[in-house]
Amino acid sequence: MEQLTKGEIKVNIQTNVSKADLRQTVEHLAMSMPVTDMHTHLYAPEFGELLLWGIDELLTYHYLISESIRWSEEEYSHFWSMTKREQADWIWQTLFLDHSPVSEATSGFITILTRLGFDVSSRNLDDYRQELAKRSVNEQVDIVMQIAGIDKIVMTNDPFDSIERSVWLSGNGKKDPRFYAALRVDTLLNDWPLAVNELQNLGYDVQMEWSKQTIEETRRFLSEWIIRMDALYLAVSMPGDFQYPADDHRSKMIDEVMIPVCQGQNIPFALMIGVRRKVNPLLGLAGDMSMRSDVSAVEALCRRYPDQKFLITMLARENQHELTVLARKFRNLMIFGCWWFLHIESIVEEMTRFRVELLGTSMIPQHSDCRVFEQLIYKWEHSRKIIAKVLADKYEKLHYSGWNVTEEEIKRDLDDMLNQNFWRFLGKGQ
Ligand code: FIX
Ligand code: ZN
Repeated sequence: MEQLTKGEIKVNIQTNVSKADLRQTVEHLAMSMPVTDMHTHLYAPEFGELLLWGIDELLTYHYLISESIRWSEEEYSHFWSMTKREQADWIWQTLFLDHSPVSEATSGFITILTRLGFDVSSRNLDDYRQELAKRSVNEQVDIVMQIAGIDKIVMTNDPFDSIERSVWLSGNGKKDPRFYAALRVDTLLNDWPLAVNELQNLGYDVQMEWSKQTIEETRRFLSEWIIRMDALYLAVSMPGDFQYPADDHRSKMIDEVMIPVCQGQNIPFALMIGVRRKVNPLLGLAGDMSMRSDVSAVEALCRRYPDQKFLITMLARENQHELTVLARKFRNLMIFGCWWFLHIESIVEEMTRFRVELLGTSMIPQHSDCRVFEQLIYKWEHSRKIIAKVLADKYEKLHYSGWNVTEEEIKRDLDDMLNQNFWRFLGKGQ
């Protein structure tokens, strides 16, 4: 790196990015740098039918189901009585042909088709289907990860799911080094009677009553599965009325099982807070809603357990600013992603902007929450553009003050946001 010495001040002349190139450089790097997607519902190919991909899965994504059924006057049961292909055809007709695909999820499908090289002007769904039918799942996984620029994917893994469990027990769960596990603990926290049943079936000696034996056995279950999966963190989705501390099952489970296990295994605990499940049960997965939450529950956790790391995202827009301020107070709190209904361009921009203004680059701006493999393409392309725009605005402002960022510094900042903040928080900095 060439340097000029002007008195005492060393000026790096080689990699300073001129104002004219700044925006372009930031955009180019943001669009192309490899990403760690730290929360998805995707699976490695070894998980067989659990890995969803292709046109029909994309069109029957639950985001598109709720958007399309708004246009229908049929009974909800009519939609569910159709085959997947019929549902996909109907959603295509309703959201793409009868109306314009301007929503985030519909425009995302168009982004996917375009990046896969399809002629979207033909509007011929069967052509797209036929093209994809020529590919194997392994080929498609490679192609999509390459187009989306994703090199590490964290799955959502539930040992109570019998299909998934058998993959882990057969030793195939850890074969693909691009995929990492996160152990989901929703049932333990949110449906204890069901969890007791599942744990007993798996041979753990637990009872409904909260006893020393039950605590020890639940800890044993979690520790064994963390090790089996090599899980990077424990994760749960919580309803908006989650309170902590409280005189309830969740607080006992957190204090006496989750935290001791996380500390024993040296992994973070991820809480995704603010879901109201099944506000319209007739919509299935598409029937969940968002709900304002109490940020002070996170505050209490971070204060009580300063040595425990918490990965936190919240679903209500109203909670975002307060949560970001809280992250300034606790270094054991890492905020992540624009979750679910917040994963729309206007809100991603708003959240990314004030997160950068309050925290600099010390947060994880996005995760994809993909359920269908090709969604990686649109979810990341749309978000990368926004991250680039927000950062470029900030660098430009610095430039006017005479502080010129170098290309290496831009790369470092983006790498922190897209990769390193996550891995370092885990104590696995790369
Ligand atoms: O709880 C979660 O991890 C949520 O992300 C999902 O349950 C939700 O259905 C989803 O797909 C959101 O994007
Ligand atoms: Zn999720």
